[in-house]
Amino acid sequence: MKKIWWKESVIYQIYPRSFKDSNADGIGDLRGIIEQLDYLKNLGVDILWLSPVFKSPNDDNGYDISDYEDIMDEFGNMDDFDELLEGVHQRGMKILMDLVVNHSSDEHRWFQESRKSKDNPYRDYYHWQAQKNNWKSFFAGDAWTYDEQTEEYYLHLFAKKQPDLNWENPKVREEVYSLMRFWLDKGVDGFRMDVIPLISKRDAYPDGDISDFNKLIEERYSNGPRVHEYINEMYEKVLKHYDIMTVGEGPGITRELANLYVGEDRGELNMIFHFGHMFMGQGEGGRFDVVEDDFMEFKKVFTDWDKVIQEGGWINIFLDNHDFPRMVSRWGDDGKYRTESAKLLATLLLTMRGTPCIFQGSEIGMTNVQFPSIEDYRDVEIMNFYKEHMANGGDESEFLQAVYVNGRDNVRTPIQWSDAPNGGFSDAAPWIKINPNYKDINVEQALENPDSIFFYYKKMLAYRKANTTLVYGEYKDLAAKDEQVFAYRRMDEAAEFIVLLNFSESSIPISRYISDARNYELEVSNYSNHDGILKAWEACIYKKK
Ligand code: TEU
Ligand code: CA
Repeated sequence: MKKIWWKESVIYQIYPRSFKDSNADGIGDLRGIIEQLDYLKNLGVDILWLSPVFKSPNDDNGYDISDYEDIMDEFGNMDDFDELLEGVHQRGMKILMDLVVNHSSDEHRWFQESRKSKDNPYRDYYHWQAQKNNWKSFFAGDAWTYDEQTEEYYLHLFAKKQPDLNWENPKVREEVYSLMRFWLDKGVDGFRMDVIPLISKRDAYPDGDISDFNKLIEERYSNGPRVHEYINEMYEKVLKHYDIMTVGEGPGITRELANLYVGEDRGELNMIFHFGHMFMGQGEGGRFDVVEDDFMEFKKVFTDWDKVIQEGGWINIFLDNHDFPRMVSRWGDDGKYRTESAKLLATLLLTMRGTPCIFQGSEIGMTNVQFPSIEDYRDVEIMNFYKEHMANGGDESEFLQAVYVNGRDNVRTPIQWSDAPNGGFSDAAPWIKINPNYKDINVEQALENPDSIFFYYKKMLAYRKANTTLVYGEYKDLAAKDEQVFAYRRMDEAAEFIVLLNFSESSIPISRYISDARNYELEVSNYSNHDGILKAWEACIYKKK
């Protein structure tokens, strides 16, 4: 297996809007990130993935881009970006930009031109049809919107203000390659590619089974006929000419198809964020059709997807991001055992095979939020589905319950830096309310407590770096049928580790997983006292002597 820096690194995702506000307008910005670079260096992460910072009307908080080669007004300007990039590199870290080229904003000049007339030179930059099919948007409603001016429908798999770019058009592809070079020539270290498997649309836009949204993604939106041709062309024309890394966001990519995107000799992408575990919580009705997560399925996803690496590819390891609920609330216990379970999940993230990604705030165990009113929410996805739910005679409190479990704003509340007003995030009212628990959960308090979740992450990040067996070593589930403990082995010629993660409050004998304990040394745990019993939410790493 090829050993390389982007396999040995750990990514930290920054959602700039909620990270730190430096100019008291209630919105996070680039200077706010610059202020915290030493904090991130101290934590020990290697690569900063910035959610989109390009010009945008922020209908989908930057995932609707109106100018790919300029900085969003709310976040600052290009000088700020250049200073941020230099500061990151000076500290030996790298920056990943968020490339959103499946769609642009409808305020992009390309779309403004495209909608003017059927014979406009930009008409074929987007998907226009005289009739719409039955496709549904990820954000509720139809995936087609009628445009009066030219009496045709345009495609938007996401919000109306996010028209899909037409990758069939070689001019569109060349525009994308050109904007990628613009950033790579500035010295950025790679791209996370938003919904990249969606860029190739199936000929004649065939109707799909709209009763099951996950199926609709796989069968109609993702893995289209020319997707590999396009990504390979991008590789040949841009990617292979730089020492960078690429991460595909892969909704709809199945385990079987994964190595078509990330196989070492494919000339496409380095790795993907897969959704095997992430979509587990949503039923056929999509995001707000809440389904209980299943622990056995959760473990099986990790075991299945490790095969992608066995077959020569590479994947990310993540438990949340800006689109999913907070990891400690979803997979752990954000009440009585918040600290123990946050540390247990950090142990999973940082002992699995793949490139881990930590979402901002996880390092202090930030939790989901429950705002009392729908007016407190900001996410276009929440608001669109809320309107649809109410228009269908739905009950508001029932919808709010689904938002509390699966809503994206759970993870987008401002980072809690201190117990000062607004959690030290801003001197103004933030664009979205701070989580009321900021007085008990904040960075300042974490840095004063050597036993905090922050220092556990710091320790685990250093431990992973010191033990590359945890990066490259083979993975094997040791107790696939166990309904409370996730027990697995990591091993290569250098070392052997056994990781035990007790996802329950039960006390469980370690001898159930390690019969010859005298041959193993307990090297890491989220508890300070040990008696051969796994306590509630206890995580242990044993290393063979
Ligand atoms: O998300 C697309 C995606 O498929 C999942 O993250 C999820 O299905 C989505 O949040 C809708 O439920 C990417 C970005 O991560 C997300 O923030 C954007 O809203 C979306 O694409 C459109 O750019
Ligand atoms: Ca600001």
